[in-house]
Amino acid sequence: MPTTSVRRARRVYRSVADKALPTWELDVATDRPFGLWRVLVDAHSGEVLRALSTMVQALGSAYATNPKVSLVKQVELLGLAQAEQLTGSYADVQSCGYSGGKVTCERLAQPDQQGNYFYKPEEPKVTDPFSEVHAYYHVDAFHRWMASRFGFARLGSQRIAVTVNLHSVNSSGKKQGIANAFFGDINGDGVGDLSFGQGSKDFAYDADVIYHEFTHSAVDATSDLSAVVDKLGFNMMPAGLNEGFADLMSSAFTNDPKVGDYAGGSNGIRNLVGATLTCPKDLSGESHSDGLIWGRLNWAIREKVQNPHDWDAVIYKTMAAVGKHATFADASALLLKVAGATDPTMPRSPRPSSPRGACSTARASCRSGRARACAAISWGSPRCRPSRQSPGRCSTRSRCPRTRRSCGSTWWGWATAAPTWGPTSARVSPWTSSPRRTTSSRPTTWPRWC
Ligand SMILES: [Ca+2]
Ligand SMILES: [Ca+2]
Ligand SMILES: [Ca+2]
Ligand SMILES: [Zn+2]
Repeated sequence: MPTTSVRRARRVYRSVADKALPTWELDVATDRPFGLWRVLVDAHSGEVLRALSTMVQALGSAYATNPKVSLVKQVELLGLAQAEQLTGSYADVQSCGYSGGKVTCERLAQPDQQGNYFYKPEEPKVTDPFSEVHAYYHVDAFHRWMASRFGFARLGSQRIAVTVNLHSVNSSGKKQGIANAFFGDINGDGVGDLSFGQGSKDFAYDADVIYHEFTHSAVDATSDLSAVVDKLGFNMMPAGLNEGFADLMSSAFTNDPKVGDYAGGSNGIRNLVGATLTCPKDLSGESHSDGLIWGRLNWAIREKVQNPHDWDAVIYKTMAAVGKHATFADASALLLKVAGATDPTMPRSPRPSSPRGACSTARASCRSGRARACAAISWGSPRCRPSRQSPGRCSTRSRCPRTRRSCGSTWWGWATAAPTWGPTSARVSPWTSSPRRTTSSRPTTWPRWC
């Protein structure tokens, strides 16, 4: 639902034919498209007299997603708070070096005379301004998507610090790229940051990686899924769920199950499509690997439902509301609850025919953290499909009594309408001095599938 919020209101007077007329001066923020406006409204009649954009407008260069599958294109750098640097509503980007426990940053990207940031990729440099522009654009775009589609917001400032070209500096001053990307508090100010290093490839050149790390920051701001020590030992399941959600959100945004196409070589870093992973057989205790169990389950569902974007919302709501130390079983239970609340036609308490049985045979050999897997999700497994009405197995309506739809639908299928992008409310155009009505608000800079 598009929103408009008034951030500040001030009563002023305007001069008309030697008369001072009372006027409201409003600072207004809009989404879809995002905008910041200074609006003058007649205090008596309520007539909107004038609306001017207060955003710094700038263009730049970035890959649509990454160098492997897309070309550099011209993009709009939205939300810049000032013309001189890449600091905006949702991101503050710098290039940083780490040495002796200290982080030293600099701003390599500078606007040209027109205020734009047109740079070319320079692999594998640790001093390329393109990396900063690329990170700014994609962090900003992903935040806007999460905010507008799912209502994501941080407590306090929405702006996150972003480090690119992360490198170490040796005693002789030589810069050596750090081949990694992560969410964490690198500068020690108590607030989590996004960091993208430089190996043979720049991790910030791969938008999948940016979206993945950003999702970790969203988890941190919501459910805060974290590994925990419990009576069975070290429980890595919450960390596995965290990784699974990060892959899922990244892939949902790009509509591509391969995560890290560029940064991860020919096969990417991970793929949400592949061999079915089951519990407890495939649990390893390594969070990225365990996360793939959750990721592939949810991606498999996403591919079956009528509207994948609705399923993305179910995933997001589960991610945001699940307990900090949730197990796969906890997350599965909440996922079904959220899905049932989203679409009443979905069975609220499906009872898989065999998962407990499938797991119970392994329970005897389960030890330590693996034991809990027996009670965890299992309906991603062919052995653990919930019923004969599962996707691909129902060929006649009579065999799908619970769906109330044709067998072309899925057992958990959706019937809700696709999201619409055309608001009908009055909007203010940045190219006119007065509000006008528009029916198209699909951002041209968003990925094509949106
Ligand atoms: Ca670089
Ligand atoms: Ca920090
Ligand atoms: Ca991808
Ligand atoms: Zn991760």
